[in-house]
Formats: sequence, C-alpha cells, structure tokens
Amino acid sequence: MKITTDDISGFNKKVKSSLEPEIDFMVNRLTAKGIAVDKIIAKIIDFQVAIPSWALGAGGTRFGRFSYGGEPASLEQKLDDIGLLHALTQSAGAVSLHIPWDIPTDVQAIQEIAASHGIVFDAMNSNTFQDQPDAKGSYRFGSLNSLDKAVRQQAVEHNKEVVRIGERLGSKSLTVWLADGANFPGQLNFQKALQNTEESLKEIYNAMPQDWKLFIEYKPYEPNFYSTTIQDWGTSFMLANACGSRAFTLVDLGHHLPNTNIEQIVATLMYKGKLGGFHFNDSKYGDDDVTVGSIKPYALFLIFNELVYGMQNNPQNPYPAWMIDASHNIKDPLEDLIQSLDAILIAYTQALLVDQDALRQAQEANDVVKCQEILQGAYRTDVRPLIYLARAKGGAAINPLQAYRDFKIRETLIKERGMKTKATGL
Ligand SMILES: [Mn+2]
Repeated sequence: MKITTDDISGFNKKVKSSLEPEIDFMVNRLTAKGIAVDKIIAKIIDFQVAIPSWALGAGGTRFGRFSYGGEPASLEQKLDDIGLLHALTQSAGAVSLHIPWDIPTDVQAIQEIAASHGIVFDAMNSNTFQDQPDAKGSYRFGSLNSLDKAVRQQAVEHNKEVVRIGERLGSKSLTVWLADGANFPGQLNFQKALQNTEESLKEIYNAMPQDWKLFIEYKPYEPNFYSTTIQDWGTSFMLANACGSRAFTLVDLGHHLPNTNIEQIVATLMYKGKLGGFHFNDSKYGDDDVTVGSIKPYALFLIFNELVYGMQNNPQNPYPAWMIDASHNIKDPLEDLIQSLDAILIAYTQALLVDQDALRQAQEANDVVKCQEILQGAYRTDVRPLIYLARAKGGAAINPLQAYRDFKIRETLIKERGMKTKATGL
C-alpha cells in the first residue's frame, strides 16, 4: 500500500477549514508577542525521528506476545510501513536497523525501496544480548565484558560486521547496547567486566570508518537484575571518552531509575559535547517502553528544553540522532508511533516557545517565581495548531492519526499480508 501526495492534500482539504480558526488565533497571538512563527514552523518541519525496524510489529513481555494483523514479515515490508508513517507525518524520514534481525539480502533493492519512501539509514544496532543459532560462543554470561576471550572476540566481530552492513546502506553510526552484567552478587568481578568492555569497545571504535560515530547506550537493570556493566550515563561517558572523539553517550528516556533528573543528564552531556543519540519512550515504574509523552509529558518538555538550549548554545555537541524506542504490546504499532511522533513534536514546539533571554534574565535576578512562570507558560501552551500548520506546509496529513484511520491502512495491510504474519526479531 502506498499513500500519494494527492491522498494527503485531499485529506487536508477536508479537515483544514475546521482547524483554521485555531491556527489563525495561535499565529496571531504568538506574532503579537514578538515570536517569529515562521522560524518555529520551519524547525518543526525539519525535525526527523528515526523509526527502529523492531517497532513495526507487536512487542511482548516475558509472559507472552499477541500478534497484530498485517505485521511486516520482511525488511522490505518494514520499510514500506515506515514509508506510510513518513507519508502521513513527514517526520519519520529515517530507519534504524537491527542486525541480525534485518540483514538485507539485496542491498541495492533495499536502498531503492528506502529512497522511494524518502527514508535514510540512521544508526545501526548490534545484538549481543541473544545467541544466534549458528553462533559458536554463548552470550549467556556476557558479551563485550565476557571473561572468555573467544566470546568477546565474537561480539567484537559481530559489531564490525554490523558496521560493514551499515556502510553499504549509507549509515554513519553504530549504537551499542549491552545486556552484560550479573544477576547475583559475587557473580562478576566489576573491574574486570568494565576493563573488558572498555577494551572491546575500543577495538570496535578503531575499526569504524573515520566518518562514523559510536553511540554507547546504558541501562540500569534488565535482564541482569543485580548489576549492569554499563548501568548509567557516567559509565557510558567514561567509556566514550576512553574510545575517542567520535564516541558518544546515548540517552534512552526509559533507561533510568525512577525520578532520575534526565534533563540534567542531557545538559551535562551536551555541555561536554558527548550527547550523540536520544531514544524516546515513556515509563511509569521502570523501563516500560510505553508511548512517548503518555505518562510524564512535563518531564519530556523539560528534557526538550535542555535539548533546545544545547542545540542553540553547544556547538561542541553534534546534532543528536533521534529515535523512538518503544514497545507496542497491545496497540496498532503504527498508531502508537504516530502518537509518539505527535508527543515529540508537541514537547519540542513547547520548548521552542521558551523565552530563553527572559529566562536568563530571571535566573540572573534570582527571580525563582519568574523562572517557573516562563517554563510553565511555554508548557501550558496548546501548541497543536502550530503543528497542524507545520504539517500542512510540510506536505504531511494535518491529523495523521485520523488520516491513518480514514485511509483504512491497517485493514489494507491485513488484506495484503494476512492476520498471522510476524515481524522478524519479535
Ligand atoms: Mn534504546
């Protein structure tokens, strides 16, 4: 199934007149305040988030998995799904592949499909948290941190192979997330595990092409419930520094203990020029991987406030690689991704509305009340009319979720692919 620009403009014509009063009101109000609405609209249109290839099928928990009809059964179909998402939103113009779940058999054909949808290849993801059927060594007791040199070498070689696949597709970065750790006290020598991890990462880093970046992700627990070797941003930051200038920390919203001040982590890393990537999701208790903005939208806004400040004030930090990293256990994965993209753009737009000069002045005057008023004033602004306007100007459906349902996309995918397909890797 493919959505054409005619489909989109036909849909927009239908819904635009009912939204015009809200859009006009918003634009007039912000313009009266001296805000350059055009610049904000251009920034919203430019913002592109990578979709991981594993997000297009139903996820699961350790208790079970409930398939969703019409899931993409191949890499080609996964790209088609992201193509639909991008046609509707114009903000999902990149894919993040997982190896070995998505090894392309015909690189050129895959490139052509991606190009036909306007999709580029963002960070590649390796997998040393599962044993593959043909693997010699097992990752049961670790991969890059393993005491067994042959296992470490196998994990390093796998990462090098992922980079080679990515090179052929036009990717420029590798994300490493490790499940390595210990489930019980005494199981692991912390120092040896860290030393082995550092040496393995350096070997991967040194084998990457000169224009590639390495993103080191961290996670406090799961699947190792006592200790994780790269458990926090500090450990990731230290390892990135040990590797070199093209190695960075990757922050995943969900990979923190409850109530961690993630916005401060973002600020610290950007100040040091070491925030390479950012994974979006949301969580209530732990690493729940639920829809972005569904639980703590204010925290998401405060994080975006630091991201916007960093993008404007920290030339030492690269433009971060954005990706949605959520798991859709019961929702239609495409609808969930549309909701996530919506929440990301809302928080980003609210952060763009923060009057940075006024905030700095209030901070310098120690006017704490004013500081809070400025931030909350931006957060409490319903910015959706600006996003409608950006979508209309950028060629997206003004309301992508409504368009998705009006176009009967899931019904069509089920007709094309059947009820029982299963996305690879899930
Ligand atoms: Mn992640």
